[in-house]
Amino acid sequence: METQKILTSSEAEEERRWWVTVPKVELHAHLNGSVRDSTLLELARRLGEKGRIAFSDVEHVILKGDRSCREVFKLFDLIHVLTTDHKTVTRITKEVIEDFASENVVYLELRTTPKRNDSIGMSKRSYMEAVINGLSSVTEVDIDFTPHSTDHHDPASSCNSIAVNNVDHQGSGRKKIYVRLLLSIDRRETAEAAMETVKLALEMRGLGVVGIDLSGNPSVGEWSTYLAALQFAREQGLYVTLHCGEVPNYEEINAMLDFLPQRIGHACFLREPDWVKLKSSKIPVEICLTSNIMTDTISSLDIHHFVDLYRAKHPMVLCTDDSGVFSTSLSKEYSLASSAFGLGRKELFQLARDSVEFIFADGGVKQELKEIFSSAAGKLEL
Ligand code: 6MZ
Repeated sequence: METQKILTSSEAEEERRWWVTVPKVELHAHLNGSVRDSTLLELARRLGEKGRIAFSDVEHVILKGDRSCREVFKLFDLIHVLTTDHKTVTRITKEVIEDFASENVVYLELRTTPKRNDSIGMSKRSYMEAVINGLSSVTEVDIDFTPHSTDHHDPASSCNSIAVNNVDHQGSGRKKIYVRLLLSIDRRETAEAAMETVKLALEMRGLGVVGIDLSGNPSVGEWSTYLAALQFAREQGLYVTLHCGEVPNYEEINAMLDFLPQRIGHACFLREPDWVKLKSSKIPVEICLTSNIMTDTISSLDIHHFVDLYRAKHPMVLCTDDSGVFSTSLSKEYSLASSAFGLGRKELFQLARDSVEFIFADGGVKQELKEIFSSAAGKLEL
């Protein structure tokens, strides 16, 4: 690892473009955080015309660059006002997948919080059906979201295998993306609502749902509220990932690491004993550089824990978190890591390639992804 490289803006742009050509794996992306600004503005304008919101009040909120952690969660509330009807949920799902695929993300785990909204006849199930409709309506690229028989841990349990859209045009020149879904529990929810989400995830296993995420404003609620639901998810063979250490809540961090989730997101506020525990556990960490800086969870990339974890060869994967909210992309995150940490293309390509080991899908998908990376390594002469 060398020291930080200062790039001119044209060098940074060239680096980003190079990263667009590289296959990548995205494991930490929130659906409603990944919506295009242009779509949000269009939706806001429409609601403004109907008199439901004042467009001029929300336009600058959508376009604002830097946001504190508190502002980010206020923005999510606004985004949810704009996006949460069935048709729009379907639309944003389709667009988000096509956006990731367009920059050569070959495997995407998309997470979203199933929402209930009685006033528009939306249940958590119908919300998720709208998401699945979004997967089915992807047209610009080939999509595989049909789970394979071992996408979960318990091969004996029944998997309702409905082949909704399992296309493979290898050799046709079309891009192909694997998509799997994680259902998020929001820290504002009750224990019962969390259990409902886990049961829904189990019922939707045949439609690409592979796991559960715990997210939401880290300053709200107690993670122990969700322990029963998370334990049940794990017993039933769903994968579990937790947002861990976004705020300095040491008791919670310690308990989350003891739970041994299959992955954690962020891991910003760990203390020395927590790092020791994390490293010995080998739990892979989903790293979101731009998000951490923009929300000021980490004050500067010079002191980002990426460096220490990379040196320790701890399993890690670079992710976007909320590409819309933070105006980023996975290619930007790789080029940022390259300049901030002085890593070469070869080292970071290897990091992207190693991410395949941490996906929540079966060996068949892993094998296909490994082949994609091998072929890219040859073409890119890495
Ligand atoms: C914690 C986050 C998050 O689920 O409506 N979310 N939770 N930390 C973060 N880092 C900044 N970014 C997003 O997507 C939006 C929701 O994802 C969670 C929040 O609960 C947010 O409301 P969905 O698709």
